[in-house]
Parts: sequence; C-alpha cells; structure tokens
Amino acid sequence: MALKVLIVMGSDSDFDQLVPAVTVLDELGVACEVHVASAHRSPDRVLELARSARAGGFGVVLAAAGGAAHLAGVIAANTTLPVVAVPIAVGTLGGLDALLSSVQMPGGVPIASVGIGGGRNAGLFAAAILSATEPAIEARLETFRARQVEKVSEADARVRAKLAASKS
Ligand code: RP5
Repeated sequence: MALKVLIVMGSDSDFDQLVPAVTVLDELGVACEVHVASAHRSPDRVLELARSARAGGFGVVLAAAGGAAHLAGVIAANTTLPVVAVPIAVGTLGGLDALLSSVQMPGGVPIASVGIGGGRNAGLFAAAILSATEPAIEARLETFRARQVEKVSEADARVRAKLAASKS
C-alpha cells in the first residue's frame, strides 16, 4: 500500500495555513491524515504520533507550528521518517520566529522546512519525497508540472495581448 503523509499542527488556529497542503495532496492522489498535537501543550500525544508514524504507513511528516516552533524538531527526535516544518505566520513576529526555529535545528536530528505559511509547497514536497518509491505519484507530479508550464504560457499570452491592446 502507498505510503501516506502525516500532517501535525500545533493548534487548530494553524489549520487555515495547512489547507493548501491537504488540497494539493488530494489533487495528487496522496493520502494524508491530519492531527492537532502540541509539543508543549500535549507532548505525550506528539510522541505517540511520531513513534507510531512509520508502522502506521506514513512516509513523511509535515509539522506546522507558529511562535517558538519546536513541533517539527520534537517529532524528528522520535521518528527516523523525514520531517518537514511548516512555519506558521502568527503573532508579533509574523512567523519569522517559527522559520528560524525550524531552519536552525542543531546537528544530528535534521528537519527540512518550507517558507512561512508554505503549506502548498509542503504538500508538494511531501509528494515528491513519496514519489521516489511510488511511480503513480511521480506520474501525477509530472502532469502537475506540465500543467504549470501551460499556465505560465497562458499568462504570457494574456500579458502580451494586454500590451498589444494598450498600444492600439
Ligand atoms: C503554536 O502556537 C501553534 O502552532 C500556533 O501556531 C501558535 C498559537 O496557538 P494558539 O494559541 O492559537 O492555540 O504552538
């Protein structure tokens, strides 16, 4: 059975920024499971999710948190699956704190990170990781990329048509 994506967010207030991850995974036919669990408010639950992830059929974890974000690091400390942080745009620093917490992990337990509020890219990256062992996901990613090429070409045509119209 194809591996799934485990999505964990520190609070339900993070949910809106994770919707693009769920949407793009759905578009790519990648199964995911979404949970709220906090590294500081419900630490036992985070450990449970992380430690059971591989046996539960997951191949990658997306960990979304804002503020002094340590969710991704704590999950990575409790599984050898790849963990991708999604720094959430929240609070006085607007997500910069979460971004730095994510990319400045001390050596030995690495995590990857997308940009602040990068839910969609996180979903795409998770699919890319799973595509290494799942040809069906690779094929859907190829189609997704080809469609992007078409969209850029359509945008090019629109802009050129607007320019031409403005000159006539
Ligand atoms: C973090 O604190 C969560 O991931 C969230 O981004 C932030 C604020 O959480 P709430 O106070 O809205 O629950 O742990």
